[in-house]
Amino acid sequence: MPQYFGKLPINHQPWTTIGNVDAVTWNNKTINFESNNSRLTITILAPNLIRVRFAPTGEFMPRRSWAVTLDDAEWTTTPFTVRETQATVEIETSQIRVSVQQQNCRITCFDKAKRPFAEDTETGMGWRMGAVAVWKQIAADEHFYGFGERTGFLDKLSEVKTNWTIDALDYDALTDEMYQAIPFFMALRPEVGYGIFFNTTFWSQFDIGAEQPGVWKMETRSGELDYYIIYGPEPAQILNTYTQLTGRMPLPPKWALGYHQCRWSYDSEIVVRELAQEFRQRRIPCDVIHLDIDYMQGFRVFTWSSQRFPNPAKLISDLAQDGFKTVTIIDPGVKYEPEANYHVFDQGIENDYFVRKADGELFHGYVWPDKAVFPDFLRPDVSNWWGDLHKSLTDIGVAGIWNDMNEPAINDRPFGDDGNKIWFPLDAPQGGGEDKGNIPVSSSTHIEVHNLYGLIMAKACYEGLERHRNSERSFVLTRSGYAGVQRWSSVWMGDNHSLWEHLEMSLPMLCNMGLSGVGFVGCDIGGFAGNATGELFARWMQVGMLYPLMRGHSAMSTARHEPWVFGDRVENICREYINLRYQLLPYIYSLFWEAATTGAPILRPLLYHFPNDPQTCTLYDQVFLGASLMAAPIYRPGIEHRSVYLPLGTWYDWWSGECYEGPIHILAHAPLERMPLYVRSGAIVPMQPVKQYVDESPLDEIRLRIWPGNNEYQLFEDDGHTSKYQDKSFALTNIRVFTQTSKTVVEIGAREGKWTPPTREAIVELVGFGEQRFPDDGKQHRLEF
Ligand code: MIG
Repeated sequence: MPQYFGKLPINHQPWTTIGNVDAVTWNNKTINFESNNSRLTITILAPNLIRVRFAPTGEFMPRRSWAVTLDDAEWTTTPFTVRETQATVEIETSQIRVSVQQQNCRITCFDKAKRPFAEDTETGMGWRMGAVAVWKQIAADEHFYGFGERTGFLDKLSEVKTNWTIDALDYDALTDEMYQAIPFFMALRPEVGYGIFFNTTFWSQFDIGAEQPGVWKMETRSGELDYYIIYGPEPAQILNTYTQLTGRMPLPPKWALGYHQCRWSYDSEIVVRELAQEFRQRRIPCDVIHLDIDYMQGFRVFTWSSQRFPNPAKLISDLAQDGFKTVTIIDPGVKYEPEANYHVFDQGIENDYFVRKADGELFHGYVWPDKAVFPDFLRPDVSNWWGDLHKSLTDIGVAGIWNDMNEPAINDRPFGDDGNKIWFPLDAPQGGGEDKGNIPVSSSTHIEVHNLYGLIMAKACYEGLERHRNSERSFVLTRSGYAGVQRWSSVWMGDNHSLWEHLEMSLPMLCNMGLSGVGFVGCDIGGFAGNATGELFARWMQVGMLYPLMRGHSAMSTARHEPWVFGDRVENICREYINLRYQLLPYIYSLFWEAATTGAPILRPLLYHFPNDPQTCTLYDQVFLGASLMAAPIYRPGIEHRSVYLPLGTWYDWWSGECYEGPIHILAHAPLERMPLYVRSGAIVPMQPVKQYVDESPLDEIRLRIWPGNNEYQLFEDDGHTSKYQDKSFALTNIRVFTQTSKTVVEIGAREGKWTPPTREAIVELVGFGEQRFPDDGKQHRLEF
């Protein structure tokens, strides 16, 4: 077998397509089609979820499913009917009908109004040496979202999206492969919407009408076609089912929702202490300080530089005293260092934990510690070992871990020596020894599991933290991942630039991550590479306030990017918007709960709530933070006005209280101090006083800001840091607002859950109700709940 470094073999042979149906049989879950020597199965997993598998050889491979949480047999049986006609086989559930043509096995789905979706073209399914594909029609007015981590704007119509994880540094709008590979998308048109999860970890690619307008295609370099069709019709339903399939995020510790400060690097204890002091002295809230690679001794993972960080335990505990959590970076590359008493290398060699080439020789490449070897995380013994290595960090108080370079990003020569990016040889054996659901899983080769390297590393890390942090919830941040990464880690969008274009692009990038099931995401505020101006930084902090993960970061040899380096005006803006983030924490935290229980994104494009409004399909520069707040940020220099689209309904300006009737386009005035922000009618927004860090003091006041309208809302609260919420130790308060003849009624329902919040003052504040307010104390009303 040839050694492929960095390049996949290209295949230009013609496609063979599937023939007619020879025989159909079914049981209570799966409909089985024989066609010549090939085999097609359609499995009904839920009324809106089917799995399609097609094996040209007639033999399905024993499938390991890395992303899918439930095997087919584990889904509760869904009733369906099968009807055979001359021309088709019709399979019907309570939500959709799937029609398979007798003549050529073409699959078309229909909703209850008989509107087709996910419809195979005449070609349908095809294969050639080492590849399988399916072609489907793009309906008029159809738009495409999700695809995991992607540059550019929201809608991916007419683009090609490849799923192959790489170090995508210097990315721009034209970049294809990214750090993450999430082979999932949703196709939406008014009234109709469906999602596709392409269940392959091999190289795969979506072509959304690029090769052939009106046709989308997906291909994978593997021997079998395996995909799920998820009917919506709305994005919320698609995501709910998709995250049932690939899992949802666990609730992160509440401190992880605060502001994070990072730089490559705060490279000594002195610098870190100064940084922490600046935040507290300047009264700029901050919860987390990240330590980049320079805290280590010569980039050796799980070590500390004895010179620059002589007493990390003391540093971390002093920081903790002051309300800061410490997160340290961990890369996968382990310094190749025989006979040097480097425990990580020695243990890995002793137990044969590192990736080897097909010929058995140890694989090495070059990363930060120079010559390095790489753990094979796919092996459970390796993953356990790696997870346990984190104990040396958690024991001294490290609260979370940041995983970088895990695509994996490797050079063939020492850094600074003009090398090429490589990854493991595609035929390098990986994994093995796993026993998932009592099925022994044999080992694989890198060509199948390349896309999983980052995901499995993050999983190993998460599981290690869970084992060693005494039921404290874990915070993991990863650069690379695959579908389902949300179950173990948050994700940031890698090395962006200090450019207005990258500020602009951050919104659609994060929205598409959210539409791919990954809600806890962020971009480096201020831009990683390059030097922000004060104006760019101020605007970026306003937008960053909306990021589910709010982290400022900047690269080595760029100008400093902390909130105070650009002078008073910018500092004041940063403080105001970080303060706002902390005031909104009860609202944002409830959104995380929603994401953890339903898969809903935290940051949402407008189409998420208005999928039938054609104005929203390509609108990428306005976003919802949850269902009630909608921001229309400024992302251009010198701009103080922008057009804002307000969809159907009543809207209020967050700042001025001005009221608008949508649908309407308005011109917002936005001097540097203002990010245009709007509230939907009936909004219930719980807020708290500013804190310098999340757990600074018990919450002594909660304020419900309520705008006129009809709405129901669930406020989620708990202790914020243990896993007891999994045992119903939380408080869910149902709040309702509605209009009754001439008055507005606010109803605070019974609390669900076993956790009792501390005594605090609860204030209901009515906003936008005009002059007439509460009879007792005017605009506000105090109560207990
Ligand atoms: O080769 O650890 O994306 O956030 O600061 C660069 C140093 C390695 C890339 C990450 C970036 C991090 C940097 N890393």
